[in-house]
Amino acid sequence: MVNTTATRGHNDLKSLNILLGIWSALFLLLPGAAASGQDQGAHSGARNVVLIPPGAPMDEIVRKAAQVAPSPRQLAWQEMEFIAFVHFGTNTFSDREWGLGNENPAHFNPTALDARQWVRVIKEAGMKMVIVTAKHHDGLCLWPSKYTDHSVKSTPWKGGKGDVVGDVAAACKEYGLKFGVYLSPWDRHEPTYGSEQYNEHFRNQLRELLTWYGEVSEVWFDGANGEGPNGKRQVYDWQSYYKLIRELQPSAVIAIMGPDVRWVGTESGYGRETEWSVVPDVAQNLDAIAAGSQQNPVDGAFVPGDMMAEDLGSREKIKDAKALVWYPSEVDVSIRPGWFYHADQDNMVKSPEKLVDIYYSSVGRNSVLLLNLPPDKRGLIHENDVKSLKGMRTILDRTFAKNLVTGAAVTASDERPGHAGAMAVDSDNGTYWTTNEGVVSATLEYVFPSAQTFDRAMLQESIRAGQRVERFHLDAWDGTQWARVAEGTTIGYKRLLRFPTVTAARIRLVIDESRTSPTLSTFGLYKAPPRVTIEPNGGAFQDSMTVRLSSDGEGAAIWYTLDGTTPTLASARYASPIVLTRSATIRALPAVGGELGIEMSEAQFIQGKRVKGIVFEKKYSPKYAGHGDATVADGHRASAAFDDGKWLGFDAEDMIATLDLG
Ligand code: FUL
Repeated sequence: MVNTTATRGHNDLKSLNILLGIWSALFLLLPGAAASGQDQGAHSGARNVVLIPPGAPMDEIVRKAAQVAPSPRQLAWQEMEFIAFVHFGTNTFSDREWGLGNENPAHFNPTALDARQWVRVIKEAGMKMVIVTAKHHDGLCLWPSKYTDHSVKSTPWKGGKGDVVGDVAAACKEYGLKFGVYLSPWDRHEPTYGSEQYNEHFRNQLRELLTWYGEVSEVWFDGANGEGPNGKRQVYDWQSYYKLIRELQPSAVIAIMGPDVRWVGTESGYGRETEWSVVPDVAQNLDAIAAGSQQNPVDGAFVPGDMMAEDLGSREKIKDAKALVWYPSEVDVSIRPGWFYHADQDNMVKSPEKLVDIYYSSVGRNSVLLLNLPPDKRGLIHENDVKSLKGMRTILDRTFAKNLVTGAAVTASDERPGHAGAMAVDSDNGTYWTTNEGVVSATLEYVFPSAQTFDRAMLQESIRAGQRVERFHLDAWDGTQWARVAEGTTIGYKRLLRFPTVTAARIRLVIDESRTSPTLSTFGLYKAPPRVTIEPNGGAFQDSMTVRLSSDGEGAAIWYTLDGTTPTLASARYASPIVLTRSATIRALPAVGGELGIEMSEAQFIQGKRVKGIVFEKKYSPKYAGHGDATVADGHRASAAFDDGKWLGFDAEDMIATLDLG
């Protein structure tokens, strides 16, 4: 057993060498350890891990940080952008989130399991891989493992002859999606758990999964580590698991409790505004992840300390690093409150708009989005989930259908030979704009043949060369001067920005600060389908509240309801401000040329006087406790500063409150 804490200690040069040795073993011995570029320009010297010599000055640390780049497997994974999780197993039938390990396999009996339906739905939603829970904490194996009877073999499904993992792998192959496995190290059933024998057992199971089903592109190791059936905890031999995976599936990334892909730090679906894929090696301390990670079922778990910090890789964070590694973030979130299917959550499926918001806040913040879809007891992805996914896809497809920058004349304040400004707007993601050596801030100006209207921007760095941009902003020429449209810190693989609608014929993208010559492989501007803005966007009031609706759709009419139902062309048409005198859920859609829009706006208003009691499903944080339960319905708004004592805070959780209106 290799003790990861010890080998990752950075006390002296010796431990640094050991560290590099481990990374070498994991990354560097493969051909093209860091994804190789097309030229020796901005990409030269890129590698997956760099050591920082003791006492190195800041400019050297920054230069080295800019050289860290993804391994080929990390790059291929990042380019998938949006992938699916499928949680299915014992819990689906026992209505639990964490099984106990003593479940009777006789209860696992899906009536219409169709892995092809799962994969079809996932593909149509735009996701590129399916990761299936081959074994969750309860230990029931969804494939007929030779090393235990606690598997599909002992279930009535298909007379014990079925193989869920095999069905998913085959469907992925059929539909051209990548395939991945979740194998829970924590096993509440296996009798050897808690002994060295279990490490052998776990490797045996891994070997089956990695050799029976063709290509595996991600292996997902959970941080949860509790007691086994005999009350013992396991000391996991992580290094031996990694070695086996590298040997059998060299292109698979190892995620979460592994060296290739980092857990973003919450299960909310929202990544960081500033998201560095280059982080100090210490952020990968696996034992620290395990200590803080996911100790309660569906706890929206977060890891204390670094993983939860708002920024993991800024200059401030890397200044004392002994080594820097490429360790990109993955955002995992479920389409429902639970990871597994529960019939009583059929009406809690995230709406298309919520999924779109999550997409912008994960894929659009330099992360891969891993969205969980839990099949129901039939063994099918439920109709409500399918509907939400379709709605989400339609909104995204319409938004990104046309890059309005294409056709603009581009002028760059600086460009390296062979990497002109125009290369950031061509449709080839492999080409990119960059500056000459030593130029770390620059401006790209775009002049359109005619004024364009847009409200979304997409930026991509050429991450084969590393992640470099630290601060940027976007301006539009309003006829007399430049006006700020949007700004941001990191870009990374992909950055999406949303801002109020702008119409302009000239814009400029300013890279204010970069670790070395900035690169840009994509720059796009888009117009999302028209929406309605509800102002204020919900809240509580005492006697009455005036609400205004407006739309960014040219010549749009607005249709709305007050009872939370979906507006149609037969609903109320907005003509003047709405004066609410009782609680309402406003839903509104714009209609342009008589055709209703696709992206719903919704806001909830509560008349505080009517609220007789409030129950929160999860208690708010004691740090942001406002003035107790009544805070949300007393008719008083807090200021923009969330520490003004008037806010309720929910530590990266969704707030679910039940209001008793008598
Ligand atoms: C957590 C697990 O405990 C949950 O059940 C779920 O599998 C989630 C993705 O990871 O740690």
